[in-house]
Amino acid sequence: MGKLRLIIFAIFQSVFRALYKISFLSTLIHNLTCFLAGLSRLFSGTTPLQIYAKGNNAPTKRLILYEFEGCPFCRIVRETLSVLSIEVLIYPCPRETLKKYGHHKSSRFRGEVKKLGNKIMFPYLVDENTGKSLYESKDIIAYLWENYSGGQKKPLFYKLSMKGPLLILGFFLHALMRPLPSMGILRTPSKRPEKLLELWGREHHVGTKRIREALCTLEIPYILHHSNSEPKGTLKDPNTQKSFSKAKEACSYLFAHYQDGSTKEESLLDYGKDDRGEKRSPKA
Ligand SMILES: N[C@@H](CCC(=O)N[C@@H](CS)C(=O)NCC(=O)O)C(=O)O
Repeated sequence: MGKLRLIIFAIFQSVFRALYKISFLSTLIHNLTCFLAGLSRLFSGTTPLQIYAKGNNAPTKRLILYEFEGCPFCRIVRETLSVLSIEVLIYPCPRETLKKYGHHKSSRFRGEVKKLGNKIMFPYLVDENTGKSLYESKDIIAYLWENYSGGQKKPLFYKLSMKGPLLILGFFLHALMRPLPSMGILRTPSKRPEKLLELWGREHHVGTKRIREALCTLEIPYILHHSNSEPKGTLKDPNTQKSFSKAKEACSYLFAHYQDGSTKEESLLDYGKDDRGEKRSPKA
């Protein structure tokens, strides 16, 4: 990342850190920045295609995605899953440090990706219906449209948001809006739940996003339902029989119940510090 970009990110990070300490402002700022982050992506994937209503088949076995919220390439894959209304099992793989690309030591699921695909790069999709496993967001997106769109056309705003300049601008603005480590960038040590949690919602729905970020930083695996069978932003935890429809309560519960250590408070100025002089593996 360019030095100037890192400085801008680091300034935003400090401003947000300070603002979130003012408790009566925190919900407002969360909601506003999640909304602006969605806007920066033209709310891509938020409105689903009506494909399954027209008799096309959803995948029989649930797809599996290794990803993390702070990763823009993972986001465009989730946007695609959302527009196609595909249910997915998420294994969150937030970074352990901003300093080193592809690092894994204490991460709950990064090691699995290394074992399965032989490199630590996200997103990584596993489809047991076809036996295919894929890296590379563009390949994954093309694969999803080819196999699970029923030949339908891409919606206009989805298509626009994937075009070069808008894609890059969206990546940048989104990262500015959600720059804190606990927003699904760095891992927060946690206790692993026995049963999978379940979340309903669409990609840029504000409440769903906040809950996804919490699940991600806590490395809690969950089923993400891109469907309307429950109101958007509903979280259910079968381990405790708890159910939430408000993001603030759901996030407070997740941290209170599962957090088991503190999030590393690295600055975005630390980004890539330990990668200097090394040849960074895969290029975007
Ligand atoms: N060209 C790849 C780029 C993927 C990529 O660079 N992903 C980053 C996250 S945004 C990654 O895996 N970083 C390794 C790490 O987080 O340690 C794609 O489009 O999927």
